[in-house]
Formats: sequence, structure tokens, C-alpha cells
Amino acid sequence: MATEVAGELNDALKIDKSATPDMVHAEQKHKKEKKVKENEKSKKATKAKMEAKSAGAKDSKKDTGLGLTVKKKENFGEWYSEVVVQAELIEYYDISGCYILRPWSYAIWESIKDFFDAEIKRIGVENAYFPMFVSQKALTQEKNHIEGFAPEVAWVTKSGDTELELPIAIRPTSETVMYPIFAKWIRGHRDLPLKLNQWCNIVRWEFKHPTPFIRSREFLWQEGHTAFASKSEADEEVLTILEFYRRIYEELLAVPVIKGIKSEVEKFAGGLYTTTVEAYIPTTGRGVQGGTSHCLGQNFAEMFDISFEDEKGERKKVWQNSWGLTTRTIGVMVMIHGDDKGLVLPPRVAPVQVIVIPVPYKDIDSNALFGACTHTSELLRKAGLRVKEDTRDNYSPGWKYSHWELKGVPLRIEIGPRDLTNKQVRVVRRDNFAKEDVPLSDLVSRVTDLLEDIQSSLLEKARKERDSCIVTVNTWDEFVAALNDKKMVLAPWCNEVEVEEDVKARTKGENGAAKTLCMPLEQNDLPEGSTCFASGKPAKKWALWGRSY
Ligand code: 87F
Repeated sequence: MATEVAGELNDALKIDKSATPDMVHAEQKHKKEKKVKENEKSKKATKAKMEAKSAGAKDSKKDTGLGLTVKKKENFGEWYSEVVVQAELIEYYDISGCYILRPWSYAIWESIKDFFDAEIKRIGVENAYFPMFVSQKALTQEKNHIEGFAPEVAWVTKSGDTELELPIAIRPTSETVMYPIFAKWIRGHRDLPLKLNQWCNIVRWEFKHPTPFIRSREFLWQEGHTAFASKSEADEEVLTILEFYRRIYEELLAVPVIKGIKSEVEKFAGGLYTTTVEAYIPTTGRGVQGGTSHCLGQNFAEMFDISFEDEKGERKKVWQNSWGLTTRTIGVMVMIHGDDKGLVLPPRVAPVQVIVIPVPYKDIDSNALFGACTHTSELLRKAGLRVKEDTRDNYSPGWKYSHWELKGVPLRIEIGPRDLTNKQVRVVRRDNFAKEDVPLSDLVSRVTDLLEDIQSSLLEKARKERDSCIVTVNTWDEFVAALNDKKMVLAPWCNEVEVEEDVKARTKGENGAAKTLCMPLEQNDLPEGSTCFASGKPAKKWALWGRSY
């Protein structure tokens, strides 16, 4: 199985020989220069947005916290900014591109972390922590790797008023931090495989417009770095990790993704090949890279002299992988499931799965009501659910409904005097607002079922919508039409660097150019004689194209 898939990866890599590293790097350099130019434009837009935001903060709707002032479909950018703040995921900060992750979003990150951490430990990966500072020498050791990214590296140049003798970089990723140490630790075949992961923050001084979770200058991630004696072991791990990433999106966040291989233009330049999970935001029609799992080949082993003595006493270079998943996951989930009332959280990652709200009526005995709320939440908590009671007496039940809807809690339980009499509770779903009365005797099993149903119907709904936005085309005209219709486009492709560059140039507009998102691992048959939609040359693969974040 592993070799079959590795063969598949290799096939995808059989691309035109004209894709020299120089060309790829020239393209990346061009990309960065363009970004720098965009900087000024983007700064102005941010300022205007922040001003609008503070003006908006004064209006009464926001003061009372009673909901969003914009609709998702009408102004997606504004809607997103409002949701992340009002749902208490994010607090803004006075450095552009840096955001505070509040407990509500940090808890979601912890769910992702708990899942992934357990899975990688099962396959023998160990956690470690390496410093956040990189010497200039180490950072620039592997030139291919850093060249295109150089403008995004942040440097420490001073301590107090004194210039440092040599500037020190803040890690934008840790290949160059870890690999000199790998060279020291790996001596013989018994030191392999070496499989390390770290949970940390990194800094990339992006010049594109920042967006909470999706593109920020500092973010949290995990980065895995592994070294093997053989390529086949490395190939196999690349796909194992990619499958964990797919499961994080689909099973935890209820976000459908497509697994694939990046084109030569889009892959990590320092590596051999890059695999990815790609998500799609229907409201903007943009693809979004969800996480990448790279086979680095022996490139870094060469540069950092990471070698081992094999069983025959011969010196060999190691085969390496690196893989990363960031807090962008949270932004993708918000964009896909959120609605005009705010966040919609999949139960598996919701910090609170059930909110219990007492609904007092006139001068009814509120002790009995509060007692019923406590009893209800204890029953559910004992069943392992995350439950909270909102018994604050300075807010009305209606205000609380809106508040917890805004925060995306999957289920709300309302308990009023009539429910006390009938030994039942009223349960309301966040995803479709369906209401039902549940007898206390059925509480745990019904609530558990409902949470599972919400989890699966969020994924199903998102998948249906995503699938309806994938258009298969064969010609350039069909391609352009689908792209302008905010679709992702599946097209037969010759897999040539110049052709991807040409498609980018021809689709460049206000909304950014189209690029390949990936070549899906699951490939439909390419009929005999299929030609590339863009070049007319023989097609080698189905590629997924789109505009992206
Ligand atoms: C920005 C500045 C400097 C991305 C950068 O994807 C260097 C880089 O190397 C850089 N932005 N990258 C590629 C990161 C590759 C790889 N690293 C480990 C991952 C996953 C985790």
C-alpha cells in the first residue's frame, strides 16, 4: 500500500524538466516583491477598517452585544471581523497582524492539539522544544529554502540601546534551528528514525492584508521534523500525517478537505514534494491551504550534513520530512460554519457543548428552577459532556440566548416552570434552530444523539456546498467562466511550470490570480488523448485550480 501511494506521488512529480529550482525561486522572489508593494495599499485598508470598527463599536447594537451588524453574504470581510470579536475568539492588539487568542478560541486549539498529539505519539513521534532564535548562519545555510521567504523574516538587532554584534532571526519555521542538532544526534542507523514535533509560535512578517487566524504575523502551530534511513519510510509518514490533518478538518472541525500534491510552483522550495489538505470557503469562492506534509528528500541532509552509518558500515544521508498545521484551522471553521447569528461550533471542538439557561416566570420559586438547572447539567457532565449553566441574574433569558448563539454553542437547554412540572427540558439546536422537549428520563441519550447529529450534519452540509462548487472543465473559456463564478476548477493539466505561470498571468485581476490548489490524490481517469485546458499539450493530471487565501 505504502509503495503504491509513494509511486503515485512520484508519478505526480514526473513533471517537465524545465522546472528548474531557479525558475521556481525567481517566481517566489517576484511574489514577495509584489507583496511588499501591496503593503502600502493593505496598510491603508487596515486603518480604514479599524476606524470603521471603532465607530461601529459605539452603536447600540454592539453595546448590548445583541448580535452582528452585517450579514455573511452581504459583506463577508466585515462579518468575519465581527464574528471573531463578538464570539470572544479574538481581541485586537496594537501591532498589526498580531491578535490575542481568547480562552474561547484557545480551547478549540487545545481540542485539535489533544487529538493530534495523541495520534503522533501513537506512531512514535516525541515532543521537544527548540529555541525561537536562529543565527544568521544557520538560517541561510540552505539557500533555496530561505531565498523566497527572506522578506518575511523578523530580526532582533538590539538589546536595550546596544546593537547586537550579529542580528538574530526569530524562527519563521524551525528547519534551520533543528537540523544542525539532528546532524549531531544522528550517527548510526540505530539513531533512526528520529521523529520530533514541537508545539510553538512562529513569526512571519507578512505584507499581505492580515486576517485573524487565516493570516497573522505570529501564529501557533505544530511542526514535525523527522529523519529516516530510507525514502520509503519517509513517503509513508508523509501520508500518515496528511491523513491526521484530514481527520482534524473533517472529524473535529466538520470541514471537508481535498488531499493532494502541490505543483512544482506551489511546493515548499526546500523540499522534494509537498502534500496538502485544501479547504474551500464558498462565500468568497477561495481555496485555503489547510496544512502541509512535506517530503524534504535529502536536500537538508546535504546542507546540514545529516548522515548515518548503515548496517554495511557505509555513510548515507538521511531522508527527511516536515509537516505543519496552524491556528488557521480555527479561521477556516469559523468561515465555513458561521451564520448571521454568529459562530456555529461543531460539538467535538466546542468548549461548551450545552448551555443551560433558566427561564424564570413572574414570581415563581427560582430556587426550584436553579435546582433543576444544576441537576440537568450534572447529569450531562457525568456523561462526559462539556456543560455550562448561565444563572446570571443581570441578563434576561433572551439576551443569554443571543449571547450563546453568537458564541456558537451547539445545544441550548431552556428550563422554565412548565418544564419543571412536566419533568422535561426544552432543547434548541444552534445549527438549524430546531426545538424539542426532552423528558428528563431520556436526557443523556437524546442530548448525546443530538450532538452527534449536529457534528455529522455540519460536515454533510459543508460537503454538499463544497461539492457543488467544483466544476470540471476541458477548455480555457470554461475555466475562466467557472473561476469568475467563484468556483474551484478541476481541469486536465500538462503539469508544466511555465503553464501555471501563464495561467496566473492571464487570470490576474483585482481578486488575485488563479493557481493550482493541488493535484488531488484521488484522480479520476484521464481519457486517452486528453489535452491541457491551458496549453493544449498532452494532459498528465487532473489539477484543482482556484483563487486562494
Ligand atoms: C517564511 C519565512 C522564512 C514558509 C517561511 O510547511 C521561511 C519560511 O520555510 C519557510 N514560510 N516556509 C516553509 C515552511 C515549511 C515547513 N516547515 C515545517 C512547513 C511545515 C512545518
